[in-house]
Amino acid sequence: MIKQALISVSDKTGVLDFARALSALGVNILSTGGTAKLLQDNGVPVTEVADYTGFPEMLDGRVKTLHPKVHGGILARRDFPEHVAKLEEHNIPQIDMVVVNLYPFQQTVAKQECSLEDAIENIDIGGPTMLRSAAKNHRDVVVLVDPADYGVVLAEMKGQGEATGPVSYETKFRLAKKVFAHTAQYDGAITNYLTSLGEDRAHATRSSFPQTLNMGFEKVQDMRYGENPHQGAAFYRDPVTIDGALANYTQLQGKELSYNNIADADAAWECVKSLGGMQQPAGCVIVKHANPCGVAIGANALDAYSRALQTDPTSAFGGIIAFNVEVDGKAAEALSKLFVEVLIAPSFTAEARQIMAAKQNVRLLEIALGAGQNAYDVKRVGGGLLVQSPDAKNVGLGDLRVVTKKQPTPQQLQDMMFAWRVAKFVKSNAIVFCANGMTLGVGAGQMSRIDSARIASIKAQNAGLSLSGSAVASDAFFPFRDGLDVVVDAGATCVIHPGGSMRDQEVIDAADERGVVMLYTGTRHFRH
Ligand code: 93A
Repeated sequence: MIKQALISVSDKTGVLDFARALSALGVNILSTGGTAKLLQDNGVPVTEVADYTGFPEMLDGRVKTLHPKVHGGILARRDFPEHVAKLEEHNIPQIDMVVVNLYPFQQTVAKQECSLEDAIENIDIGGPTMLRSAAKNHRDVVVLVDPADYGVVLAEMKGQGEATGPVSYETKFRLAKKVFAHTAQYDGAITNYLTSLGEDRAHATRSSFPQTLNMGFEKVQDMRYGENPHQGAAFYRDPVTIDGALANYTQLQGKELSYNNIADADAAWECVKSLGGMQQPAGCVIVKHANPCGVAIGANALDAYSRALQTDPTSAFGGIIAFNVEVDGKAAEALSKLFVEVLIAPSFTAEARQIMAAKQNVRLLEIALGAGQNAYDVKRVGGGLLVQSPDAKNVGLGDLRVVTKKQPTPQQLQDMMFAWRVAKFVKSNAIVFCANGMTLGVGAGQMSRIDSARIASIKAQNAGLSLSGSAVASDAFFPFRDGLDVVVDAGATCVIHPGGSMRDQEVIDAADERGVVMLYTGTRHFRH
C-alpha cells in the first residue's frame, strides 16, 4: 500500500495531475517549496517537507530534503522488524513513493553564457540522494524520475488493465534501474562539464576535452539489425536536445528506420541545412551510402528536387532525400515516382502527406530546422574513441583568396561557393562539379584525388550533363597539377580548394596556363 509519497520536481510536467490522482487514492503527499506551492495553489493537499521534518529549507535551498526523517522513511526495510522498530522509536513514518526529477544541469551548461557559478548551483544533491535511496529500496518503494511513467504507475495502483492492485515488483525494478541509469548520466554530465573547463575556471571557458567521457546517451530504439543483417544495432539519443538535429525527428509514416537509414538521413539533413541563405530559397539533397549524389537549390521544393535528381538519377534510386523547405503536393507528386527510402523536411503539407500515404513504405520524417551542433564528433576505433569538435566551419566570401591571374565573375563565385558547401558533405577525396546551383558530377570516397576527379566527370557524362563552364570544389588541396588538368579538360573554368600544398605554385601556374580561375578557402573539409 502506498500511504505516503514525496514529490520534488524541477520539471513540473504532468505532476499536478499525478499528485491529484495520488491524493484521490488517499496518498499523503510531501513536497519541497516550489512543488508544494504548485500543488497548494491548485488545491491538492500537501505537507511541506520543512514542516514535516521541523527543519526549514536552508542555505538557499541546498538543504531541503537531506534529513533522517526523509531518508529513514525511504530506506527502512519493511521486512526487518529492527528497521520498523527504529522508525517507530524516532517517529519516522514510511515513505512509499518518491517522485523526483533533478535540477536541469545539462540544459544549464548547454547555454553559451553559462557561468561556473550557475553550473555549480544546478548540481542537484538532495534529488539524486532521494532517488538513489528509493531505488536501492525498490522492493518497497516506487521511484519515479520520468514523467512518462506517471500514467503506468497510476494504472497499476488503480488495478486497471492487466494490473492487479499495488505496483508490481517488475515495474518497481524497472523504475529503479531507470533511476540508476539517470543518476549515472547526470553525474557523467557534471564530470564532463567540470573536466572540460579550461585553466581559467572563473570564466568557465571550455578549452579541452573531458578527462573521462561520460556521454550518457539514452537508447531510443533497438533496431532489427546494423549495417548488415548479421550485426545487432540500437539508436541512442543525446541527453541534451540539439536544435535541428536528426535525433529530434518525428516519423509521420513508413517502416521502422534502419541503421543505414539513420546514418544516411543524418548526412542528407546536415547537408541540406547548409544550403540556407543562397540565391534560391529551396534546397534538396539526395544521399546514397552516406554521400550526396545530387544537390540543388531551386525556386521551390519541386524545382530543387528535379534539379538534384538530374545529377545522378541512377544512384538516386532507393535514396534518402532531404529538403530545407516544406514539401508540397507538387514535389510529393514527383517524389512518389521514385523509389525512396526516407524523405525529410521541416514539414509536409496535408496534400503532400496524402500523396505519400499511397507509398506506405516511405519513411516520412519531420524535423524543425535549427543550427545546433553536437558537442563532440566521435569515431570508434579498436579499444578507443576518437573525439573531435564538429566540422562547424563555414567559409564565407571574406575567407576566399583569388590566386590566379584571372578573377572570378559573380556567377563563378556563386557556383564555387555552392560547390564548396556541397564538398564539405562528400566523403574524401571529394571532387564536386557544379553550375547554377546544382551538382553536375560528384566524385566521392576515393583514395586518390585524381580518381575522384575522373569519376566526377564520368558521372556527369553518364547523366548527360555538360561540364563546360562549370565550377569545381575539392575538399583538400590538389597535391599535383594532374587533378586540376583532369577537371579543366572536363570543362571546368573555376576551381575552389583550400590550398596549402608543397606544390601550390605548380598548381597555380597550371591554372594560369589553362586560363581558369582558382580560389583558396584556407579551410579543409576532410570527411571520412
Ligand atoms: O539543493 S538540493 O540539492 N538539496 C536538497 O536537499 C534537495 N531536495 C530536493 N536540491 C534538492 N531537491 C531538488 O529540488 C529536487 O531534485 C528537485 O529538482 C527540486 C524541486 O524543488 P522545488 O520543489 O522547490 O521546485
